[in-house]
Amino acid sequence: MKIAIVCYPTFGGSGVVATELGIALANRGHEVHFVTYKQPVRLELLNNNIFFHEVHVPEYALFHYQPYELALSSKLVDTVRLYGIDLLHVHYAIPHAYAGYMAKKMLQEEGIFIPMITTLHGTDITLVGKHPFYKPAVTFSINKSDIVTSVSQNLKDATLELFDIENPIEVIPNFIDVSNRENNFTDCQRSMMAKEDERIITHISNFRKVKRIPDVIKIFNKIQQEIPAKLLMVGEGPEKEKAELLCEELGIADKVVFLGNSNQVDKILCFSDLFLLPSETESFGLAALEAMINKTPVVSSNAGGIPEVNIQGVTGYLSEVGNISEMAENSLKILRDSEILAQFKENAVGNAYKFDIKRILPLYEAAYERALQAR
Ligand code: GMT
Repeated sequence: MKIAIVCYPTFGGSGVVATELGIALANRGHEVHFVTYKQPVRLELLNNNIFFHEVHVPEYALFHYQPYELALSSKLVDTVRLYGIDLLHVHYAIPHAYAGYMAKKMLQEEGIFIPMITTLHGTDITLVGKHPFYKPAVTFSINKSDIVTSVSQNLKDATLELFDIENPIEVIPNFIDVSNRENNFTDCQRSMMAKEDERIITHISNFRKVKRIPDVIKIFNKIQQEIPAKLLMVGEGPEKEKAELLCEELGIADKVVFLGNSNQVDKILCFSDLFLLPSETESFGLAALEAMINKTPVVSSNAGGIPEVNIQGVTGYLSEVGNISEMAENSLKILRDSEILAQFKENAVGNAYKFDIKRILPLYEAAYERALQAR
């Protein structure tokens, strides 16, 4: 198949899911065309089956907001015409499903019928999409998609609750490539980051409000009062400066390392003992899954789809959003005893195997087949 993937080219989240999916599809022999405003962060272009088409939005002084949707739908039309694309797969409804639908309608005018699959990722529904300013357009573009998928059962339920959806929504969970994982551990440079007796706790995100960054710091503060520990903060975003100040205020700045954005999360997670994810809401929590495949248990909130990934008392622990004391106690339950920690690490990696890309990829391929047949 020739598939055009529309996504955000960012670190983490939906951009990573779309990129890893595209790479896996290309390795299966499909021709994959990424259409977005920048080369996706994890995209390896040295593959005969992978193409990247950059969407340019020329600045024009009249526009207070530059019309990205217009440029994207035009680029999609050109890409479909030029490369004979069979279907569009758009990740994150806003504004991708809207632009995809416009492209589809333009192509229909010239007798080209192209199905569109929309994958809902989370904030496109729970935070941004439900806002009254966007809701009618988001509802419309979901209903106009030929196939709609969501990355967790919880996100599907939230979508049906918040919008008037006429289409069935298929749950296709996020995934991870479990192959060649042991190599990562042979080259694991723990001593670079912490002393022998220190536990390493990690948080990775885009440092937005929804991630509850102050909770991460406060949980860590309680942990380090009990046992020697280091906190690695990976990512960039609007809450980062406040987090740095909070560390100063609490007198723990020397124990917290802000690493910025990283393309090497596996290298960081391989020496991590615990991953913290106290988010306000989280449709899936891909970062938690990435932690688990790297043998890192997770202490998280029980928000959104996280319980579909992190299993209470097995791969880690879950608490009500904002229950910092319980999250700290649970962290200590895992970290204090090396044997218990080893057990949680094994459980975490075992659970991550359920999300092996080899199991998930056929679900997307089947959805594509259905969309093509219904054309
Ligand atoms: O919040 C993020 O980390 C980014 C955001 C995105 O859209 O890129 O992530 C959402 O999609 C991810 C991939 O499907 C999910 O794993 C995240 O849970 C989800 N974020 C939220 O729901 C807040």
